[in-house]
Amino acid sequence: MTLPKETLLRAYRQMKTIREFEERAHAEIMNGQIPGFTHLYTGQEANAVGVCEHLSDADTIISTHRGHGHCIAKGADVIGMMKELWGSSEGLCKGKGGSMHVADFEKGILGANGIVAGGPPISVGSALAAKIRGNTNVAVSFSGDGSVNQGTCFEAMNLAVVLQVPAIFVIENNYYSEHTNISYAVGCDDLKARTEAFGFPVFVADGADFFAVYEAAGKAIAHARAGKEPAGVFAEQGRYHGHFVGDPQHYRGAGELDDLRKNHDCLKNFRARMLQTGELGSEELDAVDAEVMALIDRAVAEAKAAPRPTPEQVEQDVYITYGA
Ligand SMILES: Cc1ncc(C[n+]2csc(CCOP(=O)(O)OP(=O)(O)O)c2C)c(N)n1
Ligand SMILES: [Mg+2]
Repeated sequence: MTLPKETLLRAYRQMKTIREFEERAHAEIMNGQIPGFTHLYTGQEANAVGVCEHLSDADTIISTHRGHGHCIAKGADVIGMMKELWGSSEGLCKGKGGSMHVADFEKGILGANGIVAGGPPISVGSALAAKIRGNTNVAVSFSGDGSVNQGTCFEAMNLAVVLQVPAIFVIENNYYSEHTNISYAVGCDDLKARTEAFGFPVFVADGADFFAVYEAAGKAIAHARAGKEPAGVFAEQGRYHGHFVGDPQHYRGAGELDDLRKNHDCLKNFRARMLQTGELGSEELDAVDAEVMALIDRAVAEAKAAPRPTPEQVEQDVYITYGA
């Protein structure tokens, strides 16, 4: 697969931005700078970017508790997100969402969702809206391997087929649901077949390979857009950090984390491929790295200096007031 240079540069920049956003957020949380509870996406960047590269602002995504990467890939403002993590009134959601509830409707980000498998039903609603309005928009839900045994996920998949709506179920298999391995928690060896049994095609990809995810997601999204019907993507890639920041990860196998960082890294893979094909040079990739580091430094500096909500602001925008 060959992609335009502009797409390659943007995809690399987005993956690198997610990586550095997460690694920096991790350091700042450990320093006690960021309030609340955080789940990091580090390692899974190619999933979010490989999918969102096919989407416009008019398409929607629903994210998860591990949602920073999805939001950045869909175009959320990085500085506004960092401020949101800090709980600032200048944050993307005025500091009321925090890490687990980032949303930006202008960008088609309908929100992260702390409820496991809370996203798939919402994406079916969004896909139904596209169908009723007669446009070509699609609705993507990201959810984890822990979501695929949830009733809401099954109901959403079935309803998407019954209603014939362009909902795309992106299942990110990072092999763990909290601290439980998929081999224990999922009573079926062939998740692809089990999901396809609902009546839509599922495309599987190695989540450490941007191009594999891009290709699988491209097929699923084209199928959904053209036929106004559902599709699925399974992307397989472990997470580099614990379930949450501070998780001691006693459940990991010996050498597992080292192996992930060493041998399953979408950024390393992307760079190696670019240098091998000559599509991008190391100076061009280094320049993107420097640009991203500067952006993240700026985001952290601005987030630290940004105001906290006043007592009056805390009560604003919590409930919608209808009528006069
Ligand atoms: C309905 C529901 N049940 C349980 C939880 C607690 N919980 C939060 S994250 C999580 C694991 C989710 O695993 P997975 O879907 O694989 O996503 P990952 O954390 O691996 O990204 C659980 C059980 C929850 N948030 N919602
Ligand atoms: Mg998981």
